[in-house]
Amino acid sequence: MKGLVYKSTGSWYNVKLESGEFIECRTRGKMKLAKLKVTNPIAVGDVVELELDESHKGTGIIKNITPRTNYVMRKSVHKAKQGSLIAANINRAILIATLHHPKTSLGFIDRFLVTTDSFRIPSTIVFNKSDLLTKEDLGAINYISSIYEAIGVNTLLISALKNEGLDKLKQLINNQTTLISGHSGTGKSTITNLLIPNLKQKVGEVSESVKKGVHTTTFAQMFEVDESTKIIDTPGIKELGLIGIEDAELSDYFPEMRNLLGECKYNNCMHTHEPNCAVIAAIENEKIAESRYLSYLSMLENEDRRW
Ligand SMILES: Nc1nc2c(ncn2[C@@H]2O[C@H](COP(=O)(O)OP(=O)(O)OP(=O)(O)O)[C@@H](O)[C@H]2O)c(=O)[nH]1
Ligand SMILES: [Mg+2]
Ligand SMILES: [Zn+2]
Repeated sequence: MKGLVYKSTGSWYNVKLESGEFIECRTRGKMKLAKLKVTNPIAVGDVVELELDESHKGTGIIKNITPRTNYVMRKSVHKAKQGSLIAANINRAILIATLHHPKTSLGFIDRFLVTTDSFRIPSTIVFNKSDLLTKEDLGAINYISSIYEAIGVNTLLISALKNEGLDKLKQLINNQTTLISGHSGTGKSTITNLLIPNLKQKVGEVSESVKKGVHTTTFAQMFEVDESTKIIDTPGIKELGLIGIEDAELSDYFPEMRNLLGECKYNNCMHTHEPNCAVIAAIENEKIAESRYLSYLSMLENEDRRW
């Protein structure tokens, strides 16, 4: 039997069978797994092969994971040189960002985009909590948006609280499987609740003292807007560490640098100090945003990124 993983708690997986029925599954023994060094072998969005567990009626045993078209992975918080899968087989990744309460940094946005761009997953930045923004804040959001629009990442400004701007978001996710990610407290579950009829997931607060979310959602879960439209709500991410990306491939995951491929003097150019570097020239000509380049340099410096 085949099924699609809707929820993973680490030990149990909620799987939807081709019949439409949901079944709780476990893994047992060794599976033929992809050679990915991850703390969680199965992600929400995985298509799995399973058998019924005769000894525990109504449950199943996952035997195999079918090859993924893509996945989103971060560095494990607990284990060195290991990744944690966030979701698999998605059509779009949405980063819910907020200017404050909590603050999403450009570095965080850029690491997220490198992660999704490594599989060329179309990505969108949704700035939520527009109701909290001052005029100056709106100017800042416009400026940040222009940086990302220029590299083909679309941006939206919404207020989940006021239910403003949700129409465009609904259009964007229609007939897709969409991952929703971001820091804790940015409003991922509030937005998911608005998109799914009758869904009443728990939403948390944003602490007044530290202006951070309280990690209300603890497991990733997929929900259906309709038969062909699915969204995956995920737990908030504190730090998004890259993993499994070699130095030489990093600039390939920056679309604006990838565009200049072959234009540097040296074909192994790392775009840091080399003469006649097309990337450095593009920064000087303001064709590449400085903040993006600074993010690139900081990722390059962080050696934890390698396996
Ligand atoms: N002012 C304002 N508050 C919002 C908005 N959207 C969500 N919130 C509030 O932000 C807080 C956090 O919302 P959640 O939906 O729980 O955030 P989350 O991203 O799911 O957080 P985790 O599950 O911890 O990752 C709640 O108090 C929401 O009511 C918005 O558009 N404006
Ligand atoms: Mg949540
Ligand atoms: Zn270069």
